[in-house]
Amino acid sequence: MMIINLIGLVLIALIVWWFWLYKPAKAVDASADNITVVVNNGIYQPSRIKVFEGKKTTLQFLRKDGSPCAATVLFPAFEISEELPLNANKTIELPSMLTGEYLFHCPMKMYTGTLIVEKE
Ligand SMILES: [Cu+2]
Repeated sequence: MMIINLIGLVLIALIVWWFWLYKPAKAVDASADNITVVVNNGIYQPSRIKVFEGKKTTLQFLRKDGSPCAATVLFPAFEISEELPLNANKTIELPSMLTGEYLFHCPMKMYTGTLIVEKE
């Protein structure tokens, strides 16, 4: 009985942590330096990228995951769909954007990332 109660408490703690305490990783500022997004192990690294409104942005992608789905990255808001070669840098030019958050992801959305566009 004690053990079941303990498991219940741990579950509640996990739920509280996940929904209220967990904060996504800090956004990386793309304007500060030329960043490379590494595609590997199911995540884009970094997955939150900050850019300034009204500026064209260039991102480098480096895919290390051999699965075919990881080979395509989509920026649906800008109708961009690009193939990422394995183990080679791919440059993707983004148009100037309005303030907001825009998702980018692989075709099945296993890999997901966010562009955070802010005023300068
Ligand atoms: Cu995928």
